[in-house]
Amino acid sequence: MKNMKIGIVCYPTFGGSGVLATELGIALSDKGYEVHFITYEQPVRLNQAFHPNIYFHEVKVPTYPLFDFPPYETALASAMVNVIVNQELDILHLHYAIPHASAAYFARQILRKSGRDIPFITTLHGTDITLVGKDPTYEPVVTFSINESDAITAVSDNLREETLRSFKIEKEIHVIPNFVDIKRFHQTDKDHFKQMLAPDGERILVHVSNFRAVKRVKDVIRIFEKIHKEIPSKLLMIGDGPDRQSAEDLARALGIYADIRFLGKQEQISEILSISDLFILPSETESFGLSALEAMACSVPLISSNAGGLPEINIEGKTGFMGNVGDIDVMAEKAIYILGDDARLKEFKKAAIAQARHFEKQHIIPMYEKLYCKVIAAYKKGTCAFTEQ
Ligand code: GMT
Repeated sequence: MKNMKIGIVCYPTFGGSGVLATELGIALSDKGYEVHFITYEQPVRLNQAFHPNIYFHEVKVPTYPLFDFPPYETALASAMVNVIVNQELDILHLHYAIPHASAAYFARQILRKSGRDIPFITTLHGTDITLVGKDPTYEPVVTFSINESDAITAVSDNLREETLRSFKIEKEIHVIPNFVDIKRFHQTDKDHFKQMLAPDGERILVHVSNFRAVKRVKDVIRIFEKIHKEIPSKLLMIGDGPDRQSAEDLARALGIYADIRFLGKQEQISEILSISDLFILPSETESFGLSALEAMACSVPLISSNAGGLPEINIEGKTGFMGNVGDIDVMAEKAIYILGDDARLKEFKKAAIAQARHFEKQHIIPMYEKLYCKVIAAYKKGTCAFTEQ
């Protein structure tokens, strides 16, 4: 379907689901589709360039003294109705089930009253299933609205299995992994930055996340302390969130603060990754690990936990190593092994970029296009004649 109009609903923040949804919208618009983002702020990665086929519809949530909790879901459902009708969308793609899938269900009930209707697809990203969605506070609505979706996707085999274990899902779950745009994420020559951050040729380690408990940022600091004892090194901590303060406190208490830079939220991630030697991601759960994939695309090997979908991207002994959640000794020991020898580090870097190429956007975007085509065709009781461009 050539002139497809696609609505994308996501969180606009630095979190992986919002970043992935934005990258998908950009990639689809580059292919000539019209993309409409419906969210409460402009998605972070959208402000890096102008895209003529992308429209942004801001969901406004008016406050009122009665509202301790302004009803975002209601405002979102109304925004969906307006955009679907006025922009004549063909399909709605929801990223992160809560509350997007239930708002879409609500919007559809409203549209059906006036004889209009479009299909919606829900992409499960991780914590909407592994942490938040399972909570009894949300579970009935999550199960219902996922099942009401015309198609469901999950970002890894592990997340698919976890969803089937935790919820009573009545439909097929298609696995469509995260992807990376290697034209934007690749190693570039940023030696002048490296000189500034590691003037004596120290190894540079990096962690990127939203500093939530699930990321175990204090493990990053503890792993670094062990590496730092053996190998001259610096650590770059990118991002911000609830655990940043305690991670900074721990770094001070361990006497390694001077060799760590907490840089906060950054937009030019690929420039930082370009000067990095090793990415550390010791997460408690991680459905895929988009930040790790972007690091690998910049030729950075990975030390990670073996949680969730991480074994689907981190090839043990090739692109990096994995340890059990919390096993900082193993993760530090393996990091020292990789960083301790120039030739070995080079091999790991080569394997990292080779692995990232399997997840390049041109392999993954057609999976979404094909699914849109099939879902729309089924809705209109027609056939899908999707051909890859
Ligand atoms: O963990 C984050 O950074 C945020 C979270 C989100 O939903 O915004 O990311 C999830 O979605 C990403 C994109 O699909 C995945 O790559 C991350 O692994 C996943 N995070 C977790 O499962 C903890």
